[in-house]
Amino acid sequence: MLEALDTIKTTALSELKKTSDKETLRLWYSTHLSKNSPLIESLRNLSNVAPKDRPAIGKHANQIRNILEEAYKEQTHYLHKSTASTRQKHTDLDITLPGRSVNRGRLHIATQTLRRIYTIWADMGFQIYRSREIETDELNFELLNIPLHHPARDMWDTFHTNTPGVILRTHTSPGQIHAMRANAPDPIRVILPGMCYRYEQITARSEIQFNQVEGLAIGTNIRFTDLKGTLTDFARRMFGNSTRTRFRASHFPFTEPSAEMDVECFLCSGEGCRVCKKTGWLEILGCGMVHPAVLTNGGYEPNKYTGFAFGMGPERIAMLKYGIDDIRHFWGNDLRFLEQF
Ligand code: FA5
Repeated sequence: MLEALDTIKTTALSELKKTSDKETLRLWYSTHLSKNSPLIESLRNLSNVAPKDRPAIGKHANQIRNILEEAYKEQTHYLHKSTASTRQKHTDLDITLPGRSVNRGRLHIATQTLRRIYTIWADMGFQIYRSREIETDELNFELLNIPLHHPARDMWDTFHTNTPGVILRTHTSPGQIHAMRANAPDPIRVILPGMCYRYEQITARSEIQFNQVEGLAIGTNIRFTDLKGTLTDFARRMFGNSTRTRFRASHFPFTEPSAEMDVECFLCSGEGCRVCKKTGWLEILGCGMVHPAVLTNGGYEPNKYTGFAFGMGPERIAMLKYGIDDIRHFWGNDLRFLEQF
């Protein structure tokens, strides 16, 4: 019995140390010193104890009650007086230590560049249209005026799936057909961003997966001068007001005439440097007037409607803008690269 009383005392005193406010203190009191607590009950039931043991047990229980009452008063006094900070000193927590910084996420540089491109085109009245990444050969090639076995297919090395005629899109241009068919014969101005896939040798300039942003404008009386003016305006908004552009004749089966647009190298201002390979110019996109066969496939009457289209590579644009010398950094998941943007 004496041992049981000692256990009550040890437990109560240790729990008392952990009380931190009025509420925990009140709970402690009701557990250890209220009428129903084991200690007080043992005093009340002394008559059940053998008469010869009664004096010693009674005396011991009373002493413990006094100790607990005294400790309770002290703890009440301490909690009342001490401020939060003096109380913390009695725990392991050092609130004077500087806090641990939380890692902040950020947008990938490709996403940042894409969003900048979206904003510019949206400001110029173009809607964003999403098209699918898994395409049919028909949409990726045939309806874009690239028949089976046509040598132009060599420009787009293709990933094929197990399903015949189903491929990963090699460019965003099949989105032109989707957008035209969804809107013909109404005029349209859309951009079609998204991931493209090519079965290519990976090099510092070429990846097997990369983003493109396609653009398409269809209406009546749209001319090559509209294409030149619109794309030059884009380049100035993207790279700065004084950016100069030039158009070089090129070939794409789905546009006629076709061109590639260069911007004046903004690293050397046209003087010639390593990045522009001493030419003073940087290629940023392919473009042209939509081929009449493609207009027909999209549901537009080519005698009545004309349009222009373009396709640019946001990673290549970001490489030029930020002096990134290797496209493989984009998908390498190296935080030392990603944290720079
Ligand atoms: C095309 O894919 C045409 N569909 C673009 C076009 C659209 C022309 C509409 C006319 C009208 P090209 O293969 O050149 O063209 O690719 C366009 C851009 O995608 C390139 O300028 C480049 O920025 C980017 N690109 C192409 N291949 C890769 C690659 N392997 N890695 C990274 N970027 C690439």
